[in-house]
Amino acid sequence: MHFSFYTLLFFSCLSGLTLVAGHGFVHEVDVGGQTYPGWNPSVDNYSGAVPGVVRKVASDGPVVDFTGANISCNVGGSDPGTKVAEVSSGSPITFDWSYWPSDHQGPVTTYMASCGGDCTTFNADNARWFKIDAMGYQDGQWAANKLITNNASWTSTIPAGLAPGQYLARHEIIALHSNPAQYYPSCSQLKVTGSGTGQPSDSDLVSMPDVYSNVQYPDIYTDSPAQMQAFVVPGPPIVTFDGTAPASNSPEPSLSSNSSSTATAATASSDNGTTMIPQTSYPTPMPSSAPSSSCSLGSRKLIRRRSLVKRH
Ligand SMILES: *[C@@H]1O[C@H](CO)[C@@H](O)[C@H](O)[C@H]1NC(C)=O
Ligand SMILES: *[C@@H]1O[C@H](CO)[C@@H](O)[C@H](O)[C@H]1NC(C)=O
Ligand SMILES: *[C@@H]1O[C@H](CO)[C@@H](O)[C@H](O)[C@H]1NC(C)=O
Ligand SMILES: *[C@@H]1O[C@H](CO)[C@@H](O)[C@H](O)[C@H]1NC(C)=O
Ligand SMILES: *[C@@H]1O[C@H](CO)[C@@H](O)[C@H](O)[C@H]1NC(C)=O
Ligand SMILES: [Cu+2]
Repeated sequence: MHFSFYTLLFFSCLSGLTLVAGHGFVHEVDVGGQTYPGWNPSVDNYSGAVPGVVRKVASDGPVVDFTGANISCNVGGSDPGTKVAEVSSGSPITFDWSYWPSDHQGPVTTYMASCGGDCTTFNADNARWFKIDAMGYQDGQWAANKLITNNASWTSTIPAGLAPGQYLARHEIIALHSNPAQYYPSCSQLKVTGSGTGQPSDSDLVSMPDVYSNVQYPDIYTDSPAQMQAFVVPGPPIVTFDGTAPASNSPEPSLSSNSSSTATAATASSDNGTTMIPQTSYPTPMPSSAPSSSCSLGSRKLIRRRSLVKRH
């Protein structure tokens, strides 16, 4: 099995000009003043390790069957780890990625879900998620690029005022260099402390395969910055429990009041989980702009269709 996995990866990389080190996984989570190791699939799979705070991932690649339960917490991550990380509401949580390739551009999103008690016995398949952080294309770059320039790490904030209890934090990069998009989720088990009483409302909560059905992603190779900026990260708005604005990183529900039609379109489409975006597909990356096609798993010749952003 081990060899066939690498053999497969090797051959999928051969079509590119260069091989890259891989895609990436969350190799450390910093939260509540502690650092917890991530699940390193190429080591921990074979060492007899058991997952602690950070749940398993099958590989450093994307979740291939993203229309099923594996999209929740990656392949192997439905099953619990043995530990929870204690953290007070309103505190940061940093996800350190082992590596992130520069051609894997796209949104970064962090969700949480109540474990309904004990995360160390909680199966993630039926989790209902609320969004705590999201960034698409903003300030001239995709969120993944911001992550790369921040030492391949991303910091989200446990919402201030969130009621104490055990929660999963689900952090994810969505890479748009191939079609379909590639999903790289990672789940960590948290015990949130504090005196908050905030609970997500029904409209804040989504089920994980559902939220990604029928999303039209922008074409990162040919769309204009305005078109990419108009893209609203899928899912509900970011929760707030204490009346303050959502923490950094999020343009939603309203983009910085740039009175262009793209901002208007984005705002208009963010009322619910459905995202109205130009319908595009992805050409095979040009060699000059694509250091690797190791990961162009879904790249294929597609006829590009363009429809206009829906205008209200
Ligand atoms: C790790 O194990 C899982 C299932 O146990 C398997 O699907 C996956 O391919 C393995 N990953 C690696 C990198 O060998
Ligand atoms: C999750 O992924 C694994 C490995 O690809 C696959 O064997 C399994 O059937 C998937 N589970 C679901 C619920 O799709
Ligand atoms: C960058 O990340 C590595 C690995 O997570 C870490 O060891 C290093 O201290 C980080 N550097 C900075 C400047 O944060
Ligand atoms: C509107 O967008 C343009 C181009 O991205 C930018 O230069 C300008 O500063 C923005 N204005 C506001 C008010 O955000
Ligand atoms: C979401 O909003 C869009 C655009 O207004 C609408 O077409 C769609 O039916 C809505 N979906 C849901 C689930 O409310
Ligand atoms: Cu990749």
